[in-house]
Amino acid sequence: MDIHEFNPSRRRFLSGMLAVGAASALAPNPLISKVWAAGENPAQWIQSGSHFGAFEAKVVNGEWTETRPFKHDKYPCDMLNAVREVVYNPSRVRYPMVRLDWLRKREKSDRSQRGDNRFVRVSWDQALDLFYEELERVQKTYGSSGVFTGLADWQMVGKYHKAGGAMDRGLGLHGSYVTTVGDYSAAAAQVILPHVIGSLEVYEQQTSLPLVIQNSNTIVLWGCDPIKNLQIEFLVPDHDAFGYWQQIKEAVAQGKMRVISVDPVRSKSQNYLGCEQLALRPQTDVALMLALAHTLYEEKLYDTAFINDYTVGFEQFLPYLLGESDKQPKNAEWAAQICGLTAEQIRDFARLLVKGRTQFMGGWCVQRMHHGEQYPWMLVVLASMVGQIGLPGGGVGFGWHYNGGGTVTSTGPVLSGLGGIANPPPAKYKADFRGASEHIPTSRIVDCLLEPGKKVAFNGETLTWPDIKMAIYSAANPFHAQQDRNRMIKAWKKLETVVVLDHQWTASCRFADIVLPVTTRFERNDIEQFGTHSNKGLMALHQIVKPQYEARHDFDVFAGLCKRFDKEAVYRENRDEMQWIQALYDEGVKMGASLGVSLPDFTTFWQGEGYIEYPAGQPWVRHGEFRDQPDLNPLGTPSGLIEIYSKTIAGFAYEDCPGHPVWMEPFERNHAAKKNKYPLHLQSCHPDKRLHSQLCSSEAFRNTYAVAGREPLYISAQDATARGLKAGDIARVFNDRGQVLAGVVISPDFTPGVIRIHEGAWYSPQEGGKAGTLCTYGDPNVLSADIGTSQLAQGPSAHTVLVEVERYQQKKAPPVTAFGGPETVKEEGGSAA
Ligand SMILES: Nc1nc2c(c(=O)[nH]1)N[C@H]1C(S)=C(S)[C@@H](COP(=O)(O)OP(=O)(O)OC[C@H]3O[C@@H](n4cnc5c(=O)[nH]c(N)nc54)[C@H](O)[C@@H]3O)O[C@H]1N2
Ligand SMILES: Nc1nc2c(c(=O)[nH]1)N[C@H]1C(S)=C(S)[C@@H](COP(=O)(O)OP(=O)(O)OC[C@H]3O[C@@H](n4cnc5c(=O)[nH]c(N)nc54)[C@H](O)[C@@H]3O)O[C@H]1N2
Ligand SMILES: [Mo]
Repeated sequence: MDIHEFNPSRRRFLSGMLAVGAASALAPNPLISKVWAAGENPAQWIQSGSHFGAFEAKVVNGEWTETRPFKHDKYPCDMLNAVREVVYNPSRVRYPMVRLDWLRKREKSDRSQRGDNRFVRVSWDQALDLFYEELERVQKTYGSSGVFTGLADWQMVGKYHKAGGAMDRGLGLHGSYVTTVGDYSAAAAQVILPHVIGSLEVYEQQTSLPLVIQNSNTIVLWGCDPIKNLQIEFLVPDHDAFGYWQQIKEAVAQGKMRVISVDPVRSKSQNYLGCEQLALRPQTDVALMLALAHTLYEEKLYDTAFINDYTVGFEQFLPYLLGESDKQPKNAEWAAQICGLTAEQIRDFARLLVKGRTQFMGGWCVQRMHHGEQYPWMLVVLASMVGQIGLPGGGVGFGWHYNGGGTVTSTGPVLSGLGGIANPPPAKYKADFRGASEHIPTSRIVDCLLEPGKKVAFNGETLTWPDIKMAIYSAANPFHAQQDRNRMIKAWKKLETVVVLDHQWTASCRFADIVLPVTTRFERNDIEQFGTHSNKGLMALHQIVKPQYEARHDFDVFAGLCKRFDKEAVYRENRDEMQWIQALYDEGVKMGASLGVSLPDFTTFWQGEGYIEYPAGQPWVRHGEFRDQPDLNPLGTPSGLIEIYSKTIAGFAYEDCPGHPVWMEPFERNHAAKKNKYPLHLQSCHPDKRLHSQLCSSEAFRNTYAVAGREPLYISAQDATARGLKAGDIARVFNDRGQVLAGVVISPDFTPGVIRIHEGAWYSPQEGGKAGTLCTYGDPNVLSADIGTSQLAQGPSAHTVLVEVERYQQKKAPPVTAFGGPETVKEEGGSAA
């Protein structure tokens, strides 16, 4: 039950395996489709991979029965226990389905019925005809701005079977459509950091951890939980970073290194490392950083040479820091009031930062808040004053908790994946956006649906929200990802047609009109990198089981669409699955040769071990080239230097994002001066036992962490007692935006005033489709607000949320209806047998 139980040992992983295989091998399992012929596949172990790790699956007579970690993964994570259930679970999308009233009336359907979960099973031919006819109708009537495609970031791993790539290829042959810019993950940082330090920073490799271990005296984990978040990667994780973190833990225990976690909550990393914590109040980081900067200035501890040689704009920032411009010095006493720390704690921390080599490791949660741009900007300013940017084990990075940040990158080739079509013919319809913007910031979709034509500031541009009529989502679950579910339900009524491709019947399927069943990674062949940043090697991902029910590969779904306007051959480029994989592999062989890395021929690779380890690379220092020769290696900012003051940003004249970092109150915050109707700050951090909403439908695995069948709600003993809550109770969590049920976990890791429900908990409406209805499982985005971070980045403010919690009074709590798929009805409207 403890969310912070970290268990890096392989042996313990194995003993923790869920005993799912044996049971299902004995009795016929209703969740398993009989697409294989018994006896066709004798028992064997098959290698595959996922965002949760690489593994081998035992297959007996075509059925996946057991899972064991890949032998080259020394630190497998226990989410591997859930992957088998991705194939076999009650929420699996089995057949093409069309919403009842949409099937009858198409774009004239009663959209208030969306969410009631009544669907009719149709054939693939009918489903693709309907999809195609809608695309035609919307393109002809509304042009490109009528069609929208959601971001497909968390598609399953694999170089060829890329859901987003298939969608872009297929739809691109038909016409143009509205797409997204930025993402939910790091939208604020992605926009501000290029202005400040010249690159995205968030998705880039970090200084090698061996250099941190050798050189750092202090690591500052600023809202950063690597031990939890490194379990998953964008590609197949090698989990090697955990070996380095184990060394850091030992260095902490031996007193050789200090690690300070600046976090309102005792994170999994803090518990694992046994490190110190500065438990500031939520959303007050920028005030704390300003006071640290103020102390460094006041006590003449900052690095004037670094500020002079590598930065611009300190003189414009200083009057604000010292309070000359607003009569409020940003000193430790000032910040102490805001952050809930003492002025002495703040001054001591400032002094520690310059006592030896300090590595700042910034997480992303703090920028997924109102005014989220200020935190990464101010962290760069603080690190500049400390003056160690570009030194081994010093400076600042924003990607230590992601994609194996800090592992040493190999010298092997980085394979491309399914991309655009080589020399494509002109699309059937020309781009026609009718004066509206071609892209919208990812998390602004609901705003866009509600107010087409609205002018919106974004990073120096003025966007015009397009008038979207049709949305297509593949490998995305907007009914988890997007903030303010009830506002979203209203906005969804604006859409005439919604198409979703998925293998799990998520809430997004429930709110769609056409749902197309796709295969999971485990029903496909592919190749993928082992280790995202490390690119440690290349692995074969073999098909474990055949496509279940009527699921088709994403690639084939869009091939079927293209067939309807005679572009199937162009789309497929005359290759089948294995030919595609071989083509991508052969490209890697060529790239490897130019890098001096020789790869075996494809057949030897595929039929042999199916794994190649690349030669190890050299340790590397982030921003090291810039520090060594700033003239030859300028940053990508207008000045080529770090911009403490940005003329560009100042020029936009946004009152919510001025020319240098500032402290601004978010639109809601507890512990602030005014008394709040809703006194608790709700964190909706990333789950320890899922990737967002993925794996939530893995039933046996979900039952290892769910409480009273609901998503856990973590709360301090003090807040629980004050509300008469006991561990295991069902609580109602609510504010003016919505209400959810969740299962109480009383945790010593939480300070009073701060609670948590992990993002990705499936939306389970008591009355499907009705705004304001109770979510009976615990989706935190029922409670979050849909407000952009500022006019600069327009990122999500998911973590600016206040709520109240009470014991759920009713004797019989309403059931969780999220899992189990649609209610299948016959076309006439009666329930199917
Ligand atoms: N409150 C709150 N909200 C948040 C966040 C937060 O911190 N707090 N975090 C945000 C962040 S950082 C992110 S990245 C987003 C994530 O938001 P999403 O990317 O929407 O989340 P996932 O749950 O990963 O959804 C991916 C969906 O794609 C499906 N899928 C997986 N593989 C394939 C495939 O190969 N083909 C097809 N067709 N479908 C596939 C999965 O079954 C799943 O339903 O959520 C954001 N929302
Ligand atoms: N296991 C797992 N790993 C994942 C993911 C997942 O879903 N599951 N998702 C991946 C993705 S898509 C992303 S974007 C990243 C997300 O990476 P992040 O956004 O960095 O991750 P979170 O776990 O949401 O938050 C990190 C820490 O921020 C702290 N925090 C919250 N509020 C505050 C605050 O006000 N101040 C300070 N100082 N700290 C605060 C939290 O307590 C938590 O310990 O993780 C990736 N890794
Ligand atoms: Mo993310």
